[in-house]
Amino acid sequence: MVKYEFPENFWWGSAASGPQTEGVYPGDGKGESLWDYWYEAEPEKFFNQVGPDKASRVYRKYPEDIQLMKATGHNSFRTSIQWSRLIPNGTGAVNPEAVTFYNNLIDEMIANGIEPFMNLYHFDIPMALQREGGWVNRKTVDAYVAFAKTCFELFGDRVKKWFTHNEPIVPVEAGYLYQFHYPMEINLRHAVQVGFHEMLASAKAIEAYHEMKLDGEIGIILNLTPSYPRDAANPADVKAAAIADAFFNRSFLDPSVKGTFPTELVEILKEIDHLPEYEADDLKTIAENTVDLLGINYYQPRRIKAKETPIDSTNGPMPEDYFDNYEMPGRKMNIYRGWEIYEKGIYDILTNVRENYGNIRCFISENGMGVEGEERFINDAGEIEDDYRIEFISEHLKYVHQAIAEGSNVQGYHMWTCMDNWSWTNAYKNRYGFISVNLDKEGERTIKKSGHWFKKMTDANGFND
Ligand code: BGP
Repeated sequence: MVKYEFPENFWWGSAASGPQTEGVYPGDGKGESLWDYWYEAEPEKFFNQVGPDKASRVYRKYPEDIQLMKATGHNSFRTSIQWSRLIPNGTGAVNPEAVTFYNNLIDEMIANGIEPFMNLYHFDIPMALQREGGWVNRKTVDAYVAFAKTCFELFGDRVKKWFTHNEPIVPVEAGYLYQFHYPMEINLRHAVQVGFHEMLASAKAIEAYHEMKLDGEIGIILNLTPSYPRDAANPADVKAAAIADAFFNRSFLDPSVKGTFPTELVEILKEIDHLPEYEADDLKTIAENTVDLLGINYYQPRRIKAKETPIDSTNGPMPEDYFDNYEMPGRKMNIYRGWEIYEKGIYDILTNVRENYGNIRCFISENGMGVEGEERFINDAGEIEDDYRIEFISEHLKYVHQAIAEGSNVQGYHMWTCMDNWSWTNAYKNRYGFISVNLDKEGERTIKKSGHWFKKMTDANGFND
């Protein structure tokens, strides 16, 4: 038997986001976000036509939900402040009902021994700003910084862990390259500009936070997808994997932690005349305002091979001009979601952060297993027997444990997610929670087997195997 024990005061918990959990729109002064707009315009784009208004009702049920967090062994929980709830038009007046809600949520968490980790942006731009070009428009950077400062002023006395963005690559790739989020463009120029503006906004928010000298720290949450070459002995595969890594990981990891952009990426963008527009001081701002800590979301790796077949160039250059995705035979799959499961990836990321990013303080901010049709695992007592999730978490935790033993500066592990929640166009298709949500019964909650397991495991600060 091997014992996996974690460091003292390890952050155990889960992550979610405002737009995916709160619900209540229209109502209580919330303004329209991109998601509210898009769902109304094109409901057929959403799984079973279920929209953000059907998010898991945390806005109403948070006292009950916080008790459930306790019951499932949380000492910390991350969510996000919805920009369009706090500042309905993106700029200008603050919505007093939102201030009350977030105050209550934060206070209730603290009163129950759950540390609030607050993220400022989870794909949810206010529609008023999107109508003016969203993150392509530099005005959004200023609006975001004003929103961030408002959050620090209102809640920074109690919230000690802040994050500027969750997965900033997602608005870039989903909105401007691969068409799975509004505005569904295929436009590398816009994609690059959006990514640059997100990084600039992050640095400016970090600068503002540090200037306020509050008692706390600020980071960013990145989804890192280790990029493995088909054949590590083939230089063309290795080069292709390095380019994919620069596009999808280092484009945000380097500026966030080191304050610089990867040279390989800058060279490519220069060559194809796709560098973003920026002002004289921007690079200095990014260089001088790096993160205090790093949140790492890990779901699956990327398998890459050298470019074999050219892609359609109708819409201009694409990252895939430089590599091909590789369907590695025999890889282990989550058959209920279609994503690869590769537990060692989490260890490789942590090792990379330790060796190449100054061993910055970090934590696993999302990791989890989505399952479509999870009702089929309900037992007679009405509980979902998700042994596959318990295995998924513990197999990943073993690698986290190993990285810590080798010196990685890992402070915690947050699962995605607490309550099953609304996941953008996938709505409730893939369930990830420790706790199920019954949409037919006003969002009734039931702890799954994994939630009970997590409680036992976190009480013991580890597990045996
Ligand atoms: C992560 C996002 C989450 C969540 C999750 C599940 O990348 O940060 O917001 O949606 O993915 O995704 P899906 O429901 O598509 O399986």
